[in-house]
Amino acid sequence: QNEQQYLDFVRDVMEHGADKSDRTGTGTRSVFGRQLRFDMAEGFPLLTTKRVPFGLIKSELLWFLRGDTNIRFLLEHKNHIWDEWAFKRWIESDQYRGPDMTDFGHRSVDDADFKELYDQEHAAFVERILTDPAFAEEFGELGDVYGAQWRHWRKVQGGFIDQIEDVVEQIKNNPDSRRLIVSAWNPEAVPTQALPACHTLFQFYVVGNKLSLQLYQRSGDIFLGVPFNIASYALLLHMVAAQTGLEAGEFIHTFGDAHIYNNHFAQIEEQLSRQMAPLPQLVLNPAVESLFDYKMADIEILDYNPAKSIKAPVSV
Ligand code: UFP
Repeated sequence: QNEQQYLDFVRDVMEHGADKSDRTGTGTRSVFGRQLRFDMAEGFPLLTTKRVPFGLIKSELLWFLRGDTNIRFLLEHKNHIWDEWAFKRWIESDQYRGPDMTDFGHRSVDDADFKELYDQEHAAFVERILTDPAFAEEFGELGDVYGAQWRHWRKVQGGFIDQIEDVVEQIKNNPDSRRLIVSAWNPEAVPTQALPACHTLFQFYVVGNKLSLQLYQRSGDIFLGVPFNIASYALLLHMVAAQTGLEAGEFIHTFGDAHIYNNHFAQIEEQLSRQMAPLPQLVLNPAVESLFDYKMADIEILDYNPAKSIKAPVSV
C-alpha cells in the first residue's frame, strides 16, 4: 500500500541512517538514494497517519504554476509555508530595524520569551507584505525559485523558456519522447536563491493511456517536507494527465539525501504508532481547459479521514 511504503521508509532511515550534521545546525539521521512508487489507482497519496493540510499544497502548486515567486499570493491564500525564507531575508537586510532575530528558527523553539517576540515580528512582516505593495515587491520576493524556473527560465541569449507549457505540448504531440523533463536546478541561480531547488528535476513518461511522473529530490525532510512533496507532485501528475487526455499512472519519488531531523524523532515515533485509514480520492473540475486555469475550488479531495496533525519545528 502507498502509505505503508512511506512508513517503511521512515523506519528504514531511523534504523539505518547515519547521524550527520547539516547546514541548519539541527542535525539529521540521513540516507542517500531511495525510491518510493505511488500508484494513483490505489487512491490519492495524502498521508492518513497524520493530517497533511491539502489546502496549502493546492495553493503552493497553483503559485508555482503561475510562475509566481513572491509570497504575497500565498499569504492571500493564508499559506505561510514559505514565510520563514522571506522573513530571513528581511531581518538580514539593512532596512530591518526591529529586535535581533538571528537564528529565529532554533531560538523560537528553545526560548518562550523569544518566541513571543518572533511571533510579533513575523505577524508584522506578513501584515506589511499584504498591505504595502512596494514592501511586498522587495521583501516578499524569493528570487529564482520554482515558479521562475518552471515558467520563465532565463535564456543566455535573452528571453525565457516556459518549461511547463513546453512539456505539456510534448506530452500531447510526442508522448514517446524520452526528453519530457522540467529542471528546476539552475547552478547560476543557486547563490541568490533563498532555498535552492529541493525538487531538482522531474520527468514524464507515457505508456498506453497512462502518464507517469518521476521526481528527483536532492534533499528531503522526511517528516515535514516529504509528505507535502508527495501530495504536491501527485496533484501535478493528475492535473497534467487531465490536460493531456491521459490517466494518472505512477508517481515515482526518487531521493538524494533523505533525512529525519533530530528534533522530529518523537513525532516520528508517534506517527509510526498510528493506524492507516483508506487513502482519499482527488477530484478535478473537468471543465477547466488549461493547466494554468485551475483555481482552488477546481481541486477537491474526498473521503480524507486522517489522524490528527503532528507539530514539529522547521529548520531554516
Ligand atoms: N525541504 C523538503 N521539501 C521541500 C523543501 C525543503 O524536504 O519541498 F522546499 C527540506 C529539505 C531540507 C531543507 O531539510 O528543506 C533544505 O535544506 P538544504 O538546501 O540544505 O538541503
